Formats: sequence, C-alpha cells, structure tokens
Amino acid sequence: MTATLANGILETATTPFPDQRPGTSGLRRKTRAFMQPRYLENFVQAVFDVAAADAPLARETLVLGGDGRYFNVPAIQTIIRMAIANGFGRILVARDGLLSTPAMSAVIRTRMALGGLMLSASHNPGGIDADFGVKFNVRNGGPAPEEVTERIYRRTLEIDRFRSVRLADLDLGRESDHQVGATRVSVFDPLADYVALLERLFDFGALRALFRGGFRMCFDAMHAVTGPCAVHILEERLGAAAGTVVRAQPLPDFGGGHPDPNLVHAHALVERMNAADAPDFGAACDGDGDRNLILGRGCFVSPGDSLALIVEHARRIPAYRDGLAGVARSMPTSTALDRVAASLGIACYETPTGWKYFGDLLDAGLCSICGEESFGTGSDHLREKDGLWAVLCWLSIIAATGMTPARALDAHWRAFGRSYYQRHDFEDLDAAAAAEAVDALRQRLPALAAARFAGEAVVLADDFAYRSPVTGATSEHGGIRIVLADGSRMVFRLSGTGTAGATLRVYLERYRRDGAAGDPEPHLAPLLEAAHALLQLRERFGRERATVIT
Ligand code: VG1
Ligand code: CO
Repeated sequence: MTATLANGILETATTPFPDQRPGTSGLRRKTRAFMQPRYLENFVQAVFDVAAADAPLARETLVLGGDGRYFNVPAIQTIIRMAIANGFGRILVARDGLLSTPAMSAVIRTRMALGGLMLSASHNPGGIDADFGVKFNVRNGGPAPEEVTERIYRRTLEIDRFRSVRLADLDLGRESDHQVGATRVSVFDPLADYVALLERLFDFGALRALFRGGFRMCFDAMHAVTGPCAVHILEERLGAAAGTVVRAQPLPDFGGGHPDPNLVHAHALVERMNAADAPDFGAACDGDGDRNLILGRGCFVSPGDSLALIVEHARRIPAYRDGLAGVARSMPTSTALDRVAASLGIACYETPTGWKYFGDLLDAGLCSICGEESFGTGSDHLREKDGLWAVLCWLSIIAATGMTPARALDAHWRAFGRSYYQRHDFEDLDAAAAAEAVDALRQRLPALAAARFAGEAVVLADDFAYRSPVTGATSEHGGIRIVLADGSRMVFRLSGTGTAGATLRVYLERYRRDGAAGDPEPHLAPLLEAAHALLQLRERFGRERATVIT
C-alpha cells in the first residue's frame, strides 16, 4: 500500500525480510532475491534511517554507482528516487552507473559526502541467476564498520515503510545536473577524482618512460568495472601499447565469466603469461575493481608476497618516500608482511577479515599500507582496497629496480625467507553442516593446545578475537587459527560473502628461512592433511579436494 504525503513523497508500507544482515562486505544475495518487490527498498531505507539518525540528510551528499552487473541500473534508479524522498541535499550518480569500489572511496573523500551506496557482489558472477549486492560506505570513504552494519541490520528487522518519489528514470549516459525539489542530482564522471589521486601518488613520468622503453604488459579487466579506467591510465596516460587492456568493456554478466582475479578464474591471462612470447607483466582486477592479480612471465605473485614486496619497496614510490607509519594485514593473510615490517622497525597490525577493520587504523595514521590474502591491497590514499593502485605500485617497483616480478620475489625470499601459502576453498557445502564442523573444531581448541601437527607442537590454538587499538571496538569469531612452533599456521573460517550454501576457507602457511621459488603445494602437504583430518572434510562432506585453490 502506497500513500502520497502532503509534500508529494510516496510512503509504501512494508514488512521486514529476516535475512538482511550484511556480511564481510555488504549485503549479498542472489539477483532474483534483490529483484523481488521491497527487498532492495527495505535495505536501502534501513541504511537511510540509520544515517539520518546521525545527521540531518538535507546538507549531505550521497554517492551512488555500481560495478555494472545485471540489475545495476534499475537498482540505481530506485535508489535515486528513495534518496530524494529521504531528503538528501545532493546525489552524485556515476555516469552509466559505473563506479569502482576504490573510485567510490575517492569520490566520497574528495566531495566530503556522507557516504555512498555501491551496487556490487564484487568477484561473484553477475546475471539474473547469479549474484547482486549493496555495500554502504561511510564518511571516511570506507566500508561501514560493524557497529553501523549491525544498526542497519536491526533496522531492517523493524522496518514498516519506505519512501520514494514519482520520477522518470534519469538518463545516466551523460553528465548532467537536475534539481528535484530540494535535492540536486548530478550525473558525474568518476574518473577525474580517482585518476587525479593516483597521479599524486605515483611518478607517471617514470612509468611512461618504462613503457616507452618497450615494456609490455597485459591487463585483464575481466569485462568488469575497471576496463575504461585501465585503458585511460595504462594506454592513454602511460603510453602502454593499444590492446594492453583486454576484456575492457564492462558487461552485465562479465562475459559469462567469474570476475575473480585468481589463477582459476583469470586462466586466460595466466596462459598468456606462461606462453613463449609472454609480455613482461600481467595483472587483473575483479568485478568492482578493488582486487588485483599480479603476474610476471611464468610467475605468480601470491597476494601475501605482493603485499610484503610493495611494503619492502614502498620508498621507491613518491607517496611513500618518507616511509610508512605502520602496516596491517587480515589475520589469515601470510606473515610475510610481519617480517618486512620488523625489518623496517614499524608496527604490523593483525585485523579480522574484511576492509572495514583497516579504516580506523588508517584514519588514526597508524597504518599506511594494508592488505589481505584475497588479492586485496591498498593504502591510506583511500579506505578501500584498490586494484589499479596495486598494479601501479608494481609498475613503479619494476621501473625503479629494473627487476622482473620473478627476480623481485627471489630477492625478497633470499632476504626474508618464504611463507609458502595457499588458500583452499570448499564451496557449496551445506550451511548447517559447515557451521557444525567449525563449531566442533572450536570445542576441541583447548585439547588441541597440547597437540602436534606436521611434526611441530601447537603454540597457539584459538578463535581469533580483535580489539581495535583506536576505538576499542571488538569483533569475535574471526576464524580458528592453529599456530605451530615453526611459525606454520592453519586457519579455518566460513566465508561471509557467499549467496548460497557455505564456503569453508582453509588457509595454510609454512615459513622456511631457506624458502625459494617453486610450487608451494609439496611444502604445504602435511598441513593440508592435518586440516583434512581436523575438519573431517571427507567424512562430513565427501570432499577430497578443494573447489578452488589460490
Ligand atoms: C572475502 C575475502 C575477504 C574480502 C572480502 C570482500 O570475504 O576473504 O578478504 O575482504 O571477500 O572482498 P569472505 O568473508 O568471503 O572470506 V571484495 O573484493 O568483495 O569487496
Ligand atoms: Co571486490
């Protein structure tokens, strides 16, 4: 039932959906779930209600965009109508509705917006039968912290109406300005703020010289949101050869692919980098542009090593020339970073999984660069991970040192030793059974403190709990970790970004001072066997092997 209020605002009665608790990164559901009447509206109204409780919206700006997946534009049109009805002073809508997560973070910060709504399910596939999502970022440009997402969730459980206005769909195809009642709606080009920011961080002249010298690269945009921006920066600004960016056009179904830049889903790029005439450097980004994959000729740089290496060489990049305040990584991420931080004499913070936990460390100036094992790296230039930033970091390191990625890795391992690292994902498990497996392991933690695995004694067995050194906010159940005497680790946690069933992530790490190039698998085999036994993966789920190994 919809009523028209005296001011022309439409108020529609609704009832709560019980399943709107945001996960690791926003609310993700099947596209069809989001397309059912009132589902998107309920969640967005809950976000606006929570935001309005903190600040009157009339003087506030909302940034709006998405990664271009199926249902992106209709959802944006709905949200524009709702944001007007909720009294925002200004709405900035990305042209064509296309906005990467890092660009959104940049725009929120430069335009001093209250926050932004980003329509994306990141690396999950797109389409009517695939996935959709909504992320809410706050004033600092970062994902809403847990305290805010919990308030939003509680609001979704009591919501009884949402507000909208009668308004024809806006033409998102060109930049424009509209005054609708008290709200100014602007369709803007997000490239400008974001590229200007990157230009301040990096030495574009040095990168241009690299390409002028014949350096060849292949960037796989995976038919996702970074394509146009990557063409602009790499080909138009830095002079990389035309065709450097492949699959550059954003498509609603990402060309049928899975826009997840890892060895499995970016296999075409991996094959190209393994071919005889491979370019010097390969990279890819995910659906919403915040993840990165880094490849050399026949060489994969694992995300934990990439993070450690960027930190090791950060002083070669203008923005970090004066050194880093500190660094941070999510708990499951490899400890390669810790060793570089120790050598630089700076702090290394360990946070729960998800970018939202880095925000207060970055705001407080405690941390300059941070990252996750899930192909995410970023810095204090934003409050999100940033795929193209990571690519430019690598190009800068290559330009400054003359080393190939393989040589840079070798030098790093010689100096610091190597954390052999893999993540094994067991997807499409029965959700209840997966929760039970993790609970059962949690129960056994006290007993495991005295156990041995792979010939090593357990030195720590716990369920990771975190307390922010800045705000004191706490977060529990960050994952079960078992640390062995030689620094090896096994970490177990359930994914918080899936849309069906459950995904169990098993993270394996084994540190060797004399570690060198080569496949990590044989080094991790004893840990993998122990992990199988601990979780009874064969007995409980009939699984012999992970669905995806990265
Ligand atoms: C995964 C990753 C996590 C990342 C999150 C969002 O979460 O493990 O490191 O921050 O995705 O990434 P989970 O709960 O499924 O393990 V993205 O590119 O969505 O914004
Ligand atoms: Co992403």
